[in-house]
Amino acid sequence: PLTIYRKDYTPPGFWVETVEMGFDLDPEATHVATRMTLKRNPASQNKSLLLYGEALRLVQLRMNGKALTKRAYTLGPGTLEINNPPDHVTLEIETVTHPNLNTSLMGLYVSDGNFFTQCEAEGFRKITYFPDRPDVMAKYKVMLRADKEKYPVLLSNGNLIEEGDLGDGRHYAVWEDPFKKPSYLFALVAGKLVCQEEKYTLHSGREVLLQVWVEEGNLDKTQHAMDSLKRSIRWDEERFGLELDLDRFMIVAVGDFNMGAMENKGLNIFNTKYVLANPRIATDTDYANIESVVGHEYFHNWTGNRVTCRDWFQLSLKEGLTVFRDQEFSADMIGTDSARAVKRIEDVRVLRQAQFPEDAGPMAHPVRPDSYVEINNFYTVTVYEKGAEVVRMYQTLFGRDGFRKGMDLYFQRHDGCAVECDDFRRAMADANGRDLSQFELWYCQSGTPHLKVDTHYDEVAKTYAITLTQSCPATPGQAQKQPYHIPVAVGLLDGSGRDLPLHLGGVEIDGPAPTTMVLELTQQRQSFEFRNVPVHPVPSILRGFSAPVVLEIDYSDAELAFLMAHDSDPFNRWEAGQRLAMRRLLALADAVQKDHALSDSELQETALGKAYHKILSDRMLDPAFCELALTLPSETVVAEQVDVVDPHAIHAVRQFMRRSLAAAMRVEWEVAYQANRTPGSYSPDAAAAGKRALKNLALSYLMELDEPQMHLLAQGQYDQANNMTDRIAALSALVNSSAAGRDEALARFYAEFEQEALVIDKWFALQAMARTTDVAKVRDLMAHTAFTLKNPNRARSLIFSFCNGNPAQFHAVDGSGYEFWADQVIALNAINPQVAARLARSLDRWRKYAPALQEKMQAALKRVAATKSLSKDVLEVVTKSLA
Ligand code: HT7
Ligand code: ZN
Repeated sequence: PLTIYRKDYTPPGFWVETVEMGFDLDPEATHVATRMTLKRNPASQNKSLLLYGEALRLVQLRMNGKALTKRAYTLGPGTLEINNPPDHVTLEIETVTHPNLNTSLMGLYVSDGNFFTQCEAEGFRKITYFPDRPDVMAKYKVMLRADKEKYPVLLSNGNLIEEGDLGDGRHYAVWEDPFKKPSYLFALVAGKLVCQEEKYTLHSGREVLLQVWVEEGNLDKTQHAMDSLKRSIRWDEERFGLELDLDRFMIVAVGDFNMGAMENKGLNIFNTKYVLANPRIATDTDYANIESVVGHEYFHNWTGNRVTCRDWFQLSLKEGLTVFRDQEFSADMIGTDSARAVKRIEDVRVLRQAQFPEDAGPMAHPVRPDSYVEINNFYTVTVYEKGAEVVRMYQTLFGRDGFRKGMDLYFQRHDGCAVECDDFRRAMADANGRDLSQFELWYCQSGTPHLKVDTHYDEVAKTYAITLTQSCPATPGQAQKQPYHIPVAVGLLDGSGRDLPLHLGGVEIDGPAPTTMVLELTQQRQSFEFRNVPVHPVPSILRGFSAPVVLEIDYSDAELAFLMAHDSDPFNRWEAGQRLAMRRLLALADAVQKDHALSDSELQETALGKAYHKILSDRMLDPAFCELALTLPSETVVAEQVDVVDPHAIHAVRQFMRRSLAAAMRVEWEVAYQANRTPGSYSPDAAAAGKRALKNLALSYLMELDEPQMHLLAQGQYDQANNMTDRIAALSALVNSSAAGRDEALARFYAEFEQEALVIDKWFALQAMARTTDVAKVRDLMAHTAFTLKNPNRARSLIFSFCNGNPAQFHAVDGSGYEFWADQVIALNAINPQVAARLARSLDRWRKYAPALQEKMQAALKRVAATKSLSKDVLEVVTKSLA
């Protein structure tokens, strides 16, 4: 398949000014009549007019009022090229699509009898022939016509300007979007839907209409999304001075959706998972995710829609920035410093769990990729999460005020335009009077930089030197790396754990000396000298995770325990605990591989045992922080630390450590369990959610003891739970134990929630990740009446959860997990290439495994690669994996 390169970008031959569309909606065959006016782009060398189209039947093509003869245009695979058109063109195109056959969920499709669209990145070309590229922005007016009874609600972008009856059982609605937009932001929805709506007054006094549309029966699950939307609107006004520019803002929930949500102008379309919530069906995590995804899509209205991407290589321009904005929004909504830190830890956990492995694997790519085969494969954790870290570093360097100045300048310069990542960097640099040319490396180099720290204390001179050395491993296509510009936030602790005031050589500071300073590493190796350091300090480096790097520093166990107990930076307190735990996990894994017996008799005496004990017994600590601090690094994160992965050894030692910690701190876990109950009615607020998280962690540790008394505890929690967080935690604990009632609990859960698709997803996911679930069990579950591969949420809940969330079983030594994986990638490829390609990523890291497993993984990859009619989505992933 064709590789597209960033360096080959050329401006479009024609600009589109206006687009008028008429849809005759019919699931079997929808007719789309499009009239657009275009004008030649004098800056372009492209003489012809190039339109893209896929899976369309072309019925009519007229230019400037006349039907075009077959000689006047060339219909290629995926393109329609009009030869030598005049400078001003009015094109009229009639196409037919088949929404009910569209299982790719891109373009126009049907979900539960209703019509939806998904146009990002290149779905609009499945609706009509069009210059479907993000730098072509136009104004749209859309008429929807459909059967009135089957599709009473007709929605599109912008404002409803007319609606009425067509007299034949059909009706129509006309929508006009006052803003120019790229085609990927087009949307329509038609069907039987109901909405919760509210009028909302902006800071400016203007009143807007907010709507959350769902299927009938789900109106009791929309309040949290509506509240999240209102909070998002307020936050963007207050933090960035950005106002909603429309009179009406709609969110629509759909059960069949490839991703989380989509920021179509004024008509956001959401996966039901990120809209529907009430205490009965949604967990604390669901509530938090809904708030952040609602925020994310809303924030795109400025960062993505008003200022969009010139081409898809610039995807992180909108995605990295908008993830950063949604992270800040969620942190601000929680409020307290400690809760902000919890949010930061959670975000970094995602980065390490998913992005670091991506950056170290065969699909590694820069935040701004240089090439792609299928753009849908580049909606990645690198573009999103690492992109957000890159944006965060501007704020770390310039402070909130400096960052805001950069944002203001960005909008001042580029509102209404399609721009590049470089334009954002330039706005930040110019607004803050800084040269950020070296910073471009964060956008164009792939791989996770390593940052080595060496220190020296001069007792006589009372100076403390920190020497930072950076390196970045080779990644596909990039053997050599240049040094990055890395902001490194540091603090120094004295012997009693207090922050020392910092005096950095050569830096004059007005007012009291700070206790955290940002060192700017720009060379491969650089030393920073602190003066007036009265005692040999313990350094706290990379506070708040100030850059997306791997920190290499030689702490002793005692220093880590000290930092875990005292660091004023909560992120580094957590980090110290993770390092301690990792150290022990790796030592145990080494012992397992050498066939040594594992012993936990001295755990209480180790730095780790003491530190965990201290955290759990500290009643002043935020429960949400405790929960994070007492959760061991995941098996995936441990796997990234070793040269040759033995998933069975990693699983065994992590389990062993959990059992040891359960036994060693049994009383403390019991106390924590009781102390963090949240009686009374459910609230998803951060404080209550934090308590539930710690209580449920305590339960999961206690269940490691596998005693009847603990089984009763879990059973009791299951029976009495008034919310899904507690119920699913109890069910998960039971399913992972030998409790007699576990199958019955699963059956009861299913019976109670059979009608709630999102809860049945949880039911499948929980079983997919259960310790005893092997391939055979997953195949059994696939035969369940509630299972279908066609629904992405359902496929993810069972298949992805097993392949990505149950490493010990997935990596069965007989290779059955890999055969299962290949079967499902091939099956999904025929239904939904995007979802198939995501699953194809599960074997990315195959070269890191022991040879016997590697061989079997390679065979499975080859089997997929050799499959006939493979989509370019899957082909790109497996080809790069095998390269
Ligand atoms: N911008 C949205 C991306 C998206 C998407 C991309 C490809 C295929 C389906 C999709 N659904 C949504 C989501 C976001 O980042 O907000
Ligand atoms: Zn986004």
